[in-house]
Amino acid sequence: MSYVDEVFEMVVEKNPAQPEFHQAVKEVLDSLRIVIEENEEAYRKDALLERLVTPERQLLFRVPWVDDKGQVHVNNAFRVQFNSAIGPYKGGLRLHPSVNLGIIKFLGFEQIFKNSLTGLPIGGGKGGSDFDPKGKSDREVMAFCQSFMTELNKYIGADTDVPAGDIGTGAREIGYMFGQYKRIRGVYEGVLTGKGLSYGGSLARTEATGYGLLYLTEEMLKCNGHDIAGKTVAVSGSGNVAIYATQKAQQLGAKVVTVSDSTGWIYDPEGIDVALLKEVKEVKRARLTEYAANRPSAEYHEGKGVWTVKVDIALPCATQNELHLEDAKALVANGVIAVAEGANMPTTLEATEYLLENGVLFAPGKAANAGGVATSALEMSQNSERLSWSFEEVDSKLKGIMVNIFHNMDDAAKKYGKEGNYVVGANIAGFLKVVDAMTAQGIV
Ligand code: NDP
Ligand code: 2IT
Repeated sequence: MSYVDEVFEMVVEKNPAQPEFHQAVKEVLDSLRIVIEENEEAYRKDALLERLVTPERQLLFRVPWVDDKGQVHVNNAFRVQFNSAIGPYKGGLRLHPSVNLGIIKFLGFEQIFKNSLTGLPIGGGKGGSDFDPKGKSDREVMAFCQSFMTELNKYIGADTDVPAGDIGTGAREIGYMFGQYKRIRGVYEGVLTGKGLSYGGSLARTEATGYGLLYLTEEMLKCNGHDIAGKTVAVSGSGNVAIYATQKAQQLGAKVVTVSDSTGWIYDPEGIDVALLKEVKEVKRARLTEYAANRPSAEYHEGKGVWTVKVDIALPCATQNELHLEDAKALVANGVIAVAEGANMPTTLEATEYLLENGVLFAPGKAANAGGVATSALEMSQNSERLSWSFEEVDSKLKGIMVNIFHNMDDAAKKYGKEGNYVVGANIAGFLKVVDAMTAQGIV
């Protein structure tokens, strides 16, 4: 059996009931076959792949907190410190009822390669909890965040592990967590990113994932003979990534006609009104029915459906495995040119394969959504030098990073005989730097 297949079998056997983690590992290892076969003997001897797929450290802890009525709740929480070969662990914290160890491991594993692709010195990690911030009062969210950080603070620090936002963790949650870290540790340091602008946050971090997604998509289209201006776009999700992806797409002259949340979706043929969407989601924390109620051109539909709309570009920006084979078929039948992943692993393996086979330009999440973590690393730099950069400076660095990521994955795909396959290109380009660093640092 090949080394790749052996390691994949080992991953499935040793990590039962973690389908998302298996899926992420499978995609990466399959992409790396060419490189691994070239170096099989050396990698096997060093157990390189076994070390790559096994987190350096996994923290599991309980988070007790008291709600507004005096009832005590207990949530499960996780921090997976996956790989620190190229820098301190870096990656977000997801707060969503679906969170479990397998989901955090898939996200942490993806983060290793994503962070490597940014070209910045950050290792891979991820964390979170099955706490659901939806419907909770600010006081309850604060109680949870403080209790969560009371345990987590022991394992993180500006030079060891720097968490940030993800699903369910935005500026409010980061603020409460930062306050509690500072209170317990007595240090004012850049231990979290995505902070508010008044206490060490970076300009453009809020926008960075969505903007970065569009900078990379624009470059991918340009290099394949298309202009983003005038294109019609379907976005899924209506959170941080979706909102700023929509905003940048419209700034670049495209028209975004859909957004969604976990209960339904909007079709707005006039183009999504970003100011209204921000008011509904960022200020009121309301459902998309509220958007439809205030926008005569919008139709609201229950359930799933954004991928059934005829568009040129699809940007899945909600969550993992939200774009299935039947969705890929519908997009292809409607003439889609490009799919770029704003979310982490939103496209199933079968759907990805179908899109690639049908000539759709496909930008995988670890490249396409790397703008968020890249800008987090820029926030870390600003915190270290105790300076802050202008919006334009951060945004122009972000753009440079995204264009660079596109060319790195494009070049790697070409070099290994897989021209146009950016899944293979991104995985190889991300892997090579990490492996070089792991090898140089010996068996640790
Ligand atoms: P938010 O919490 O701001 O928004 C998430 C959006 O996705 C909401 O519209 C939410 O709907 C929807 N959603 C979440 N879970 C589900 C689900 N199980 N089924 C259907 N819809 C769902 O998160 P972000 O925008 O920050 O994150 C979105 C994706 O982007 C995630 O995959 C995240 O890992 C990834 N990402 C985020 C980065 C960042 O900087 N924030 C960086 C890189 C990637 P509802 O409100 O109804 O739950
Ligand atoms: O998935 C991701 O890259 C994020 N949620 C952002 C991580 C970060 O450290 O900014």
